[in-house]
Amino acid sequence: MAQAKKALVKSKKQRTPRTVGGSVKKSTPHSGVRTYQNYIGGKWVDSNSGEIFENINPADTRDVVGRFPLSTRQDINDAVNAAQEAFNRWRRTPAPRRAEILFRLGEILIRQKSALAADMTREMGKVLKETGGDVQEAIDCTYYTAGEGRRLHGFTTPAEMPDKFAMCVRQPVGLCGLITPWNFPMAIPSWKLIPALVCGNTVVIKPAEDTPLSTYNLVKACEEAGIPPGVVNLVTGYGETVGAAMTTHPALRLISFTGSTETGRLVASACADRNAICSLEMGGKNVIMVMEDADVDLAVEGAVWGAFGTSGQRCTASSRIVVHKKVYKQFSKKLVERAQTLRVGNGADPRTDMGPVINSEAIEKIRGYIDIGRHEDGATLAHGGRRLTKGEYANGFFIEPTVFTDVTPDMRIAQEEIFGPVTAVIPANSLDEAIEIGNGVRYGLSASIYTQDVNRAFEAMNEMYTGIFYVNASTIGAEVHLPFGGTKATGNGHREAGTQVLDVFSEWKSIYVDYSGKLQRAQIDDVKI
Ligand code: UN1
Repeated sequence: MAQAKKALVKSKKQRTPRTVGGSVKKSTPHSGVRTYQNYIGGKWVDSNSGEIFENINPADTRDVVGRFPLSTRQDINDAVNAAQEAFNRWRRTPAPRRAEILFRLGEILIRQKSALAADMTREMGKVLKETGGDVQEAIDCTYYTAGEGRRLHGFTTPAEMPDKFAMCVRQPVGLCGLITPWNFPMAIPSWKLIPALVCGNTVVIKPAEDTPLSTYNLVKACEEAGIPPGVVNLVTGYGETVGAAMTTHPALRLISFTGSTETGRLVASACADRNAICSLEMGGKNVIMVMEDADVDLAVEGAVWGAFGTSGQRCTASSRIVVHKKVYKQFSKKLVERAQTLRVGNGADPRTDMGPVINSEAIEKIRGYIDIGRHEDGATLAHGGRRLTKGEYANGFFIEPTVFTDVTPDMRIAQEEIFGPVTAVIPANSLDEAIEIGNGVRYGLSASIYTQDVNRAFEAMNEMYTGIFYVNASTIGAEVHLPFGGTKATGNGHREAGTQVLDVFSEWKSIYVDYSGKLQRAQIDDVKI
């Protein structure tokens, strides 16, 4: 146990013998590497611990992106106090005024887009086109959700008695804790932060320890946009300490978490203990179904993008491809040929198609599943499967795009979330069987079908029990003005994005105004019209 605890204070990217020395250091200035601070009550401050952790480039672990505060429960207490102090003023600020500040934030992000993308590629690994997309998603979310400042619609409805008026309005939840993942280091924080703010909440945000810089950049932009002190507070550190301090803090009325299903369960039970609201976005095992009448080349392109974009590290990744037996051989051959053409490398190099995975733990987990696929499950390893370690790959977390064929639906590689560039091709005899396989996992985030037959497209659309569905497109690429989230073990019934996210970050208040001047009793049977 002591051993395990010790491991917790190491940077995840550094849980490998080949990386730079001890990761937990006293925050002394260091040549060339910048030391960042927490943002609490409008001030940039060190952690109470005086310790820092290193943010390492997963494409080259010799490159230290920055040093960030290794924060403690005390830092969270300070941040929550600051959020509490700012709350009344912010919630009383008219929503259109709050939104004006958010529109300014959007402008700043547009102006800084390429620099933000470069920072993100350096700390997270995905290629520049994709990190540009990540920043764009944050911009889209900011503009779309800021527009809600002039809507935030409630409703009116007839009252059951005369001279009585009934309406329903939104009010902020209060203080919100946001715990965000490393795979979309700016988009996902923005999905939570912007709706929280437009609804009038104040927040404490903890970014994943692997990618604190992008959230730092987002919070810095909030400061520049003029968001008042205490409304947004940033605390960096590890889930086991800072995250746990947030989920158990009595004043954080809501925790919004995106990450693994396992951690989500811990977050949910901590919240349940104190009756806090909890919104979870977790794992996926998303399926592309390719029918015999599909445009096979198009389906292959969709599969490559869905399986290997972001090195398969999206919760929407196409980790299963169920293919009708009539086109199974043709599809599998083309998929392997196409996977062979992908250039793996540093995401900062414009020639790169697929960057590294996030850290050494991810390497171990993905390789573990590749072994399971080959030996335990007995599927055919049709392409990839190796870690790349030579030459340009020597100091990074690179793994080949990997295709398993002849996979059966019950195999572990067809059931469990791998979160890496590994996809499982499964043959099926019919649409019905494809749908059954598609639904036959514990997750329910995204699914897609490739077919030219509109009847089949609609049947699949109707039958798949997922939160997102695509026709003739991959399982990735959700847009911010539609609700995002999934069924079963993917979530706990909430949605991010769209206007639906407003239901997470606001509470409904039903209001009755009786202007009859007399006592009227609801549900009592003596109303005279
Ligand atoms: C995630 O992987 O957690 O739909 C989010 C998509 C992206 C968001 C993915 N817009 O693939």
